[in-house]
Amino acid sequence: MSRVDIDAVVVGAGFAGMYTLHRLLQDNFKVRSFEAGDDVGGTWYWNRYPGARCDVQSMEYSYTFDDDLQQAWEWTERYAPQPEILSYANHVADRYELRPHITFGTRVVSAHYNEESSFWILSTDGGETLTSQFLIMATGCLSSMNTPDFKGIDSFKGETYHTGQWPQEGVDFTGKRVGVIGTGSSGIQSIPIIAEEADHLTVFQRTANFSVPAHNQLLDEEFIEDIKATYPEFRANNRQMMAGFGSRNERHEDSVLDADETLIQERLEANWQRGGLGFLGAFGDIVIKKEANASVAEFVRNKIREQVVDPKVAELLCPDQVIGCKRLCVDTNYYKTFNRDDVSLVDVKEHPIDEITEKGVVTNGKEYQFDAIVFATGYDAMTGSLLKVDIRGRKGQTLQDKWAAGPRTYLGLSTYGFPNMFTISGPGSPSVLTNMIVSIEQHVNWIRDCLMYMRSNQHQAIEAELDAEDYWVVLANDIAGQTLFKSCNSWYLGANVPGKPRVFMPFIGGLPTYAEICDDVAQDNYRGFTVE
Ligand code: NA7
Repeated sequence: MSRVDIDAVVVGAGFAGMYTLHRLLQDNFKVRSFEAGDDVGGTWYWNRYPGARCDVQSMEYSYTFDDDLQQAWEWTERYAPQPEILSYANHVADRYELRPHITFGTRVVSAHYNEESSFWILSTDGGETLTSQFLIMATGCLSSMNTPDFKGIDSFKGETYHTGQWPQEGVDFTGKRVGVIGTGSSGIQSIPIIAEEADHLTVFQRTANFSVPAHNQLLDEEFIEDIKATYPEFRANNRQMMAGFGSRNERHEDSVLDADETLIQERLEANWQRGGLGFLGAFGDIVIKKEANASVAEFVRNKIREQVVDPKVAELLCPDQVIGCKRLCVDTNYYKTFNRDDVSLVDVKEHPIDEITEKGVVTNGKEYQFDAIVFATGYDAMTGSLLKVDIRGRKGQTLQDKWAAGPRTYLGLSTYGFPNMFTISGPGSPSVLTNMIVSIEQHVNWIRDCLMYMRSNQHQAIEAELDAEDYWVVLANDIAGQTLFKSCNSWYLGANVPGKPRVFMPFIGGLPTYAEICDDVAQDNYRGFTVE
């Protein structure tokens, strides 16, 4: 086979896939996208569970590349609910006429690199085979569901749901006995709403999580106008933030350890009242030094104790790990939900779930009977969706083999042995530690420039060098080692999926530094890449 059908295949039509498509079409690349869902939106297409919301504020969690778009779109709430984010994704697809280029309801099942001709041969579950010079994996970081392999899981006779693949038509829990397994962000967002509907809700908690209030509210016109009047400047300032958002938030770089108790309490209380992820910006070393972290964690534990009436339940809800090392959650009425008579909390840390039966969940010798079980058990994050595709690079090496001990990339964009393949917000890039849309745009722009460079120089193939990749893996690991992020069992580390290698996957050096490195690599004729 020596004929190449198209320039690029983009796998996925979430925010990463859509922008890649748009950007490459603008430059007249011949490009096609494949999307497993029946429509655009990616993670926001699948995650329709009650209470699903972004934890980055709506005026920031949106594309920045077109001022007309950001002026035209009207967000209604401080934190956009899933349906509004999905409407936005649809608006983007229509506005830039992306749909004709996307094959929906279709998965790319294999992608094999042909060394002789320097292109990828892809096949889909729709039976199509095609060749493409570039393969761009925009498969998302939280798109491959993790459902634990509980004994007897298929024997349950009631309804089962996973928050990451919620039915489009919604679910009515009225009058039902519901069990929710998992207290990460999806559990914390959905539990208060399911509790309102269900006859009785039982929450199975393995690890208590820290959550700060969202103080979600309708956006007022004045605020929207104020942001829109200076949107480009606001976006530019956000790009200079470590996480790509929050330039208007109050942020302090001094140490908790240098502050007296009054200042610590004042700052934390002010941030608690403001709500949101900015809470951790009260001091500069909260996720760096254990002693600094301890007083902040205790502040939140005290807030939990204030909200939860039963002291035993309150203590169970108090996390014992470092705050911030598992992703901080942002909630509406989570802890107070446990004051309801029709909500109970079951600790499955000491006594894990033994099995799922026809009737419900068994732990510690007791069977809890349900009409419905909700798995809020998270994702095989960052690598799950990449490794599900049978990707084979040079010499037929599979990506599964290459990443058997954990993902290895150069810049989180590319991996040695797999020429002409790029990952958007892949492991080794800031991705999930940042405002995803800002990181997506940075990656897509870099890839687009790279493809333009390849085209104008009539290059066939570009591949990360092994040395460059080794350097990047060590650097990313070293930086993570200077923080507290490796100290708990988070999905950042793959610790939530049994058997997954324990490697801290995102690059934690901050978006501005990372973007500067990427730009520098490009300007230096793609240093660390071999170009043919
Ligand atoms: P998370 O944050 O990975 O949460 C999954 C939850 O499911 C978490 O509480 C897990 O406990 C729990 N879990 C997983 N496996 C089991 C078993 N076997 N038994 C009991 N409990 C289990 O996923 P989310 O969907 O909530 O959030 C993902 C991200 O989406 C979030 O961080 C935001 O960025 C948006 P564990 O903590 O592993 O002990």
